Amino acid sequence: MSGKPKLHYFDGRGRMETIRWLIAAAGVEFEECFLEKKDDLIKLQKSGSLMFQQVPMVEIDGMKMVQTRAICNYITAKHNLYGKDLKERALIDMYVEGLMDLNELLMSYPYQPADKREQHLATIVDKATNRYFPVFEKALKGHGQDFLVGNRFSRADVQLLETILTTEECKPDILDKFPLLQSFKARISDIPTIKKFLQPGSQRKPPTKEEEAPKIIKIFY
Ligand code: IBG
Repeated sequence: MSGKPKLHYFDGRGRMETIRWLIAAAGVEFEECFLEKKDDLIKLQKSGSLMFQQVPMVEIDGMKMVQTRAICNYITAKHNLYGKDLKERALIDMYVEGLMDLNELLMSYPYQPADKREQHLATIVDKATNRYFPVFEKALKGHGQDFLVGNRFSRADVQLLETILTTEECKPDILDKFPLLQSFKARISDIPTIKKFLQPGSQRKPPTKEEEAPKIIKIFY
């Protein structure tokens, strides 16, 4: 066994992408096993490797972990990306849960039917602009530090950058009214592990194209 975490999912973002970001930010190499068709999922289900018959599944440290949040929490704790004490962890969790709520909207965007896409995009832009991004702009302004929590790099920084970049793919000028998020984006993108993940050829996945959605949906439904 290589000792590298092995990620089981389809070859696209979906629920695995944040896991990829966190492992990469921690500077850990990982392998991927892609589900190409429904049969691949069925095989994995029949093997007894999936606690709830679902992916993402990550083989790590002798475990077959499922449930996105549990996997993210484990990687975060293992690689000291969870702040210095329980209160910092609580704040990181609050930030991250908010980001995951916005991310749910972003994740489901490519799978929207044609007649719902415009409205869905408007909801993303509204929620990012008026609910989520102001919280992070205010936090950075309030403490004047480089990182969101406790003046040190944490999963909140990783997940905020991931969400900013994904939102910009939908609306390139989304940060226009958020100067501190603009400098945050540049700063965190320059952290060596992240810089590497952002380079072409990395295991970061491209945005899911509308026309790819039916093939992906077929694997799971
Ligand atoms: N709570 C679980 C988690 O967070 O890990 C949910 C996992 C989940 O919904 N997995 C789906 C699955 O395995 C694939 S991701 N379904 C098979 C089954 O039998 O339930 C679904 C997804 C897609 C695109 I496709 C965007 C987001 C999610």
